[in-house]
Amino acid sequence: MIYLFLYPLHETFSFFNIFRYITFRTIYAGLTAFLICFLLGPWGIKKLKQIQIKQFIREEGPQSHQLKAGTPTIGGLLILFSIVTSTLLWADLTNRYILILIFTAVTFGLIGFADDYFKQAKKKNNGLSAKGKFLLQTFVGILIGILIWFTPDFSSKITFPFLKNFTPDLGILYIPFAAFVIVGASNAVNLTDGLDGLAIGPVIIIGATFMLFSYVTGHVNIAEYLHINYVSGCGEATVFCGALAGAGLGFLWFNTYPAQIFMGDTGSLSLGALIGVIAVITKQEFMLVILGGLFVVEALSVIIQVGFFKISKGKRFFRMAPLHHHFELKGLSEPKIIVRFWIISIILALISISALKLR
Ligand code: 57M
Repeated sequence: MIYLFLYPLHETFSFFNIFRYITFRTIYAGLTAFLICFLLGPWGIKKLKQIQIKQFIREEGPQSHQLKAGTPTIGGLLILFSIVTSTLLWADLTNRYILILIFTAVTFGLIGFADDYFKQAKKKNNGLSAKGKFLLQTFVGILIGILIWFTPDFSSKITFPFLKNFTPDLGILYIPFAAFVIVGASNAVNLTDGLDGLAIGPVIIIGATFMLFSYVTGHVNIAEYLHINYVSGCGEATVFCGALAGAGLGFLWFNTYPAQIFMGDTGSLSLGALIGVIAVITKQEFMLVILGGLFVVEALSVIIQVGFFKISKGKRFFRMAPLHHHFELKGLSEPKIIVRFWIISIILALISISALKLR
């Protein structure tokens, strides 16, 4: 709103010209989202405790997790409120990508909330059926793919890191491909969110990296210099990425070990889907495999574990999947696993940024 109401006044008050700059609005979108999360956090935690919205721990998990029973959850509501409020304040709301990102946050947040709600109603750690959740995610993912498909001058070509000239055109198949990226990212973040701060840390790192990617992708001269796709209007998504990273930092203040609150599927499904949508908007779908490599490895560990279990008729490849539980059962402390996963995420982000130039 600030952009829409104050920038036009810059003819009268020259100071308001500053609201034209995406960089300025991104910084303040991040700071605003952080502050909303940071200031509302204690109240939110107290409220969730009062209304008994607490985590139920699965019996088959590491025994150490039993101590976490009762931790307030569905903190994703706080994250999404911070992201959407800050975006409404600082972004250009006539930008189609901003509207698609807000739509993604709300729809996947609702799917996650439904799952969290049924977990609370059943007082067990299983909410929606896996099939039901997946079908809902796929339906919304295809809807978002169609919305992106119909944006003006959209390109259905896909690009690959380090390969400058290989840009196959998927045509109408881009819609299911985009849905695959969005739903895959959503579930990968969901699986990873199994230790304090383990998911939100990489989300912050990826959100900050996508600030850079969306800015250069929406800047015709820089995109040309880097030989990457120029996507008109994509630069505004930088403001949303700023809000995403800022809200993530605000939530991490309370989700860091020992966590005072969990994000719930409300947070993990929506944050993962948002990362997928931003990768699609910035035409960095396969770059996400590197940038979000931690989430990819965590999801792969589950696929390998379940597949190996079936093939070997009962043997386990890992001590437990996802991968973070394997290290827990090997005796590594939770904080050590978490911080090392964050370090790996930062290294993957640096490699991804370098890939913009190495083509
Ligand atoms: C998402 N949810 C956490 C919290 C968070 C197929 C199978 C691999 C599926 C998978 C599964 O059910 N994953 C669900 C992971 C849960 O966290 C809640 O869920 C939200 C995210 N969706 O926001 O509300 C538990 O994670 C811990 N946690 C923290 N700190 C945090 O900041 O400590 C979460 C956030 C919380 C808390 O203990 O209760 C989860 O793990 O369920 N299933 C699994 O991951 C299970 N693995 C498993 O069954 N492996 C098998 C086969 C099937 C692969 C095997 O290896 O043999 C693990 N689930 C649990 N404990 N709860 C096993 C260990």
